[in-house]
Formats: sequence, structure tokens, C-alpha cells
Amino acid sequence: EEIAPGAVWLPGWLTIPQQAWLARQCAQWAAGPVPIRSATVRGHPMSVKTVCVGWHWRPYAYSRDAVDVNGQRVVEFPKWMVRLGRRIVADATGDEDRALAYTPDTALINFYDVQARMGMHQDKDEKSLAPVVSLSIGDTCTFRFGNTENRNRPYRDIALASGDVFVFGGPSRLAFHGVQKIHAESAPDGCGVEHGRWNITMRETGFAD
Ligand code: MD5
Ligand code: FE
Repeated sequence: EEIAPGAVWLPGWLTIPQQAWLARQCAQWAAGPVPIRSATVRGHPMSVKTVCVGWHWRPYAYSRDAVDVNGQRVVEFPKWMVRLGRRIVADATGDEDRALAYTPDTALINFYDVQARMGMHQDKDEKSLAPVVSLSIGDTCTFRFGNTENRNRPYRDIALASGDVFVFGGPSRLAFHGVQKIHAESAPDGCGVEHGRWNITMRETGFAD
């Protein structure tokens, strides 16, 4: 379903076994070499915890080394994730050429416990405006998809469930968005998450080492 130009929601795109496999990957990445942590924004730790692959994100910057965590280099961006991203872009857009041109080189893996929130923001730390591909695993959240002007109305609240995939491309790439609420105990059996929500976002940074 196209929510707005370039914003395509693919509910239930991931099977339960795929969700469980990805949840395990997330837990593995969270363990290291760079452990998952709450990034600090303007002196305050975020309630969401983040671990990265490919490039390390910290507020307003990407680097190869996790300079604000333990200084270790982040793990290489997995080739299977490039293929997964392309398959999703192809399904979302129906444009095979656009899908083949999509080469994500980083993913931010966010963990939300039942209390966590993410305030309305734009993703502007990347140099590339290629689509962001988002995968949700675990508890359902209320996702707020806004406009490109400011963090206020008009916006639309969408319940993103385990297995849902979202592509934010075109004009939606720079829309304000956030996570208003995590719905406790809503994760489906077998998805690999008991409590909380994983969100994987693939991106093209547009940076070359
Ligand atoms: C999440 N993550 O559920 C969300 C999903 C983040 C973040 O917001 O920055 O890690 S990604 C949603 C997203 C990305 C790029 C553009 C738009 C939404 N959008 O235009 O709405 O943890
Ligand atoms: Fe974001």
C-alpha cells in the first residue's frame, strides 16, 4: 500500500521463520564487537538502543569505528542484506532497474523495550537519498508518518506489526517520522522476540570509506 508518494507499506512481508532468523541476527549484532547502546542526543540518552552494521551511526555522523562506544570497527555489511533490500525495493516499486541500483551499505538496528519511544525526526545524516528500507520484528508499534515540513500535523499513525516492511523513497525519504508507542505483549508466537521490538533500517550512506 502506498501511504504517500514513495512510501510503500508491505504488511506481513516477512514470514515467521524469517522474522525469527532476523531476530537472532539482531541479538548477535547487539552482543558485539560494538555492543548495542543508547545514543546520546543533546546530552540525553535515547530510550531506543541502536547497533549498526556497515557504518556506525552516532547522532549527526557516520564512521567506520564506533568512536562513541568502544572504538571497535563495526561488522561488514552483509551481502544477503543487499539482496534482501533489492528484493524489497523491487516488490515495493515494481521497478527491477531501480531495485538493482539499490546498494545499501549500512543498517541501523534499533531495539525498543515497551517504554521506548522515538520522537519525530528526519533522517538526514546520509549523503544519499536512496530509499530507507525498514523491517519490524516483535511487538507492534504505533508509527507516525508525517510531512516533509515540520514534526506537526498532517501525519498518519500506522500500526507496524512483526513482519511488516516499509520503503521510504522519493519525497517520503525526508518526511518527519517517529515511534509513539510499543504495544506490550503483541509479538506473534515464533517471531523470535518475547518482549519489545526490533527495527532494522537499511540505508545507502553515500560515503566511500
Ligand atoms: C523505527 N527508525 O521504527 C524507525 C523506522 C530511525 C527510525 O526512524 O531513524 O532509525 S525507519 C523510518 C523512516 C526512515 C526514513 C524515512 C522515513 C521513515 N519516513 O520518511 O517516514 O525504528
Ligand atoms: Fe528515522
